[in-house]
Amino acid sequence: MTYEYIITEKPAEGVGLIRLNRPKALNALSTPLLHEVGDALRAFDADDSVGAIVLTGDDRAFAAGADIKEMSGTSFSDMLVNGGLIEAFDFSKITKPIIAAVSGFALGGGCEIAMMCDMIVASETAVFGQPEINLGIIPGGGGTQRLTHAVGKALAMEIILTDRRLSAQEALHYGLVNRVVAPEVYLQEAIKLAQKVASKSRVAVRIAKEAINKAYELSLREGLEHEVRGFKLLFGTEDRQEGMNAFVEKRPPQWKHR
Ligand code: DAK
Repeated sequence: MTYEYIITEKPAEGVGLIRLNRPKALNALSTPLLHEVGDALRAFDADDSVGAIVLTGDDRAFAAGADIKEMSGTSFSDMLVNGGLIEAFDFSKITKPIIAAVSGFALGGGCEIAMMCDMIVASETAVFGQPEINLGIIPGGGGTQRLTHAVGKALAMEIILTDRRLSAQEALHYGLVNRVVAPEVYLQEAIKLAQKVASKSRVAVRIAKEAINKAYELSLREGLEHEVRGFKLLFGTEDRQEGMNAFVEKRPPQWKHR
């Protein structure tokens, strides 16, 4: 499939890569671009040769937010009745792990999209922020919730109310990102991490991702019940038998992903 605002490739075994490709606008997230991202995510999610997905921008910007020029012409009733943008800002139906590879600006919707991913590999140049307050709005793609979960209430308040930006090192310190690496290798690192995930049993990875995400939505008791159901469910898979046989026979497992 060919796209206008993104580029997709399979750069390594088991890995699907989506590059945002509006460099002149710092990868501002226009509605058509977001629809293409959604289509590409769904296509990789359904592709048996892909076990994990990397989402990236370019060296200068992961994404500088939703497209302000597009939004400036959006009326209240458009925003109220048009659910397209809200759907586009929801990766929750994607079952395979998504890793954001972030360099440069990850602002507003760009920061929110990075936080919707399951892991973030950041370049030393990455800058995270929610500057919506400067436009007279607040985050609309999950920023007030996911950022608060990640960095805590006090810092989330400062970031969202004053447009305080986080450097890559600060983002690492506060647990927003998995690792910070040199600008020359951030994409390679993210692809390597995705390859590692893709080399595991995909049924187990899927159940694990789902269970971890439930930790944000359920009480501890409900979360523990969810986990144990997933644990038992995996005893019905061929991969569970293979994984345990391989351990006993001292050989690497041959996953069938079922
Ligand atoms: N939208 C549109 N164009 C953008 C843009 C954006 N967010 N960010 C940058 N650009 C464009 C600039 O207009 C400029 O284009 P030309 O004027 O050359 O045509 C080009 O990219 C280069 O930008 P600058 O010349 O400004 O570059 P600088 O290096 O000087 O500054 C910057 C870089 C990132 C600091 C600056 O561009 C900037 O402040 N950008 C805006 C950042 C921002 O405010 N982001 C938050 C946007 S609001 C929702 C979900 C999510 C959202 C809303 C609803 N729902 C589910 C309902 C999200 C909202 C947002 O993200």
